Amino acid sequence: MKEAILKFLRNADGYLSGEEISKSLKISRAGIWKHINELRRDGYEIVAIPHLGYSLASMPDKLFPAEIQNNLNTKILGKKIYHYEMVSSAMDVAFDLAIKGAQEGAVILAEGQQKGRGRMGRTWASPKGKGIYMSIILRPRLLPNETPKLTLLAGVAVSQALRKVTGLELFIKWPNDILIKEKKVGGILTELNAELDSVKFAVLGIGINVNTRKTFLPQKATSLKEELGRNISRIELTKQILRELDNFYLLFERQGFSSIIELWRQISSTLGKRIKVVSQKNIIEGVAVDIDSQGALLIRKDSGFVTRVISGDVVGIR
Ligand code: BT5
Repeated sequence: MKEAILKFLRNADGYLSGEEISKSLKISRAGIWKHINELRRDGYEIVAIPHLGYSLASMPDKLFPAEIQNNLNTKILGKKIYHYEMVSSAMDVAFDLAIKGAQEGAVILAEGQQKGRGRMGRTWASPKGKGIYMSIILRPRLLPNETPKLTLLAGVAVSQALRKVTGLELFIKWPNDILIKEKKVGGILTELNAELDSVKFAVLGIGINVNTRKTFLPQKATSLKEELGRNISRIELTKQILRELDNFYLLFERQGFSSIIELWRQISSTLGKRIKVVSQKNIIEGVAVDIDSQGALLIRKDSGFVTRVISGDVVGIR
């Protein structure tokens, strides 16, 4: 009911009388008042004038499901959205929900994370109310060793969304970093619940520094606000990321990975460069020549031999 009243207020041209809401939603005046107060507690500024009615003056800067779903127009993602003020990690919440049967495309949004994580046990700085910390449940028909494709797909989708909303030039550093001028503005984390030969579900984690000040971020990190000098609407950006992801995920299901690879190549800051890839097992040095059909990085070593790398951190060499 709260959401229904909000929808009315959002679409109203001027003041909306209590009588109109009451008639349309079949709810008492006292009921309306109760929900209006709940919305106010959520941070919506609602003006009430006797004999005129209610009007929405301003909205909170929160990633509430009703805000994200308003004109979202996606096919799979975001039909169900869970919103939290503070979580340990949105990845853990997503895993719990997926195990309990949450549907494909369910989205978990947190205003802040106490233990945001990156790959290999690293941390992800997640100051409250400033960034986007989002985990998405997917149930793709993929083998476990094919799932690096999801990370690359998400990289393309997130970069496109960020470019569209900010106009900034962004690059992807293989496999999961979103960069602006070599500084990290976002990261992607794909985690699986899988058996040897099948993926039960995947959780795609996306972290973006939106209005975060540099002082709250590690060195070599930046935020959209630091680069643009102004605030960006986290709501609009979250919506655009979901739209792009929805689009690319459908394209991937219908036409396979090759269309995504081509886009990834265009946004990559890794290909053509002399690099080192540092993994838990070893360090490989050479020129990054391409990614293959599985999303692995191909590196030509000085011996001329081309090696295939499936995970690790890329370090540029000048
Ligand atoms: C990543 O890992 O880049 C994946 C980040 C995924 C975060 C999302 S937020 C929603 C969901 N819930 C989670 O708990 N995680 C996901 P990796 O490539 O391992 O990079 C981690 C490294 O990036 C750290 O070791 C730091 O050096 C750096 N870093 C940490 N926080 C950062 C931030 N906010 N911005 C830029 N760099 C950061």
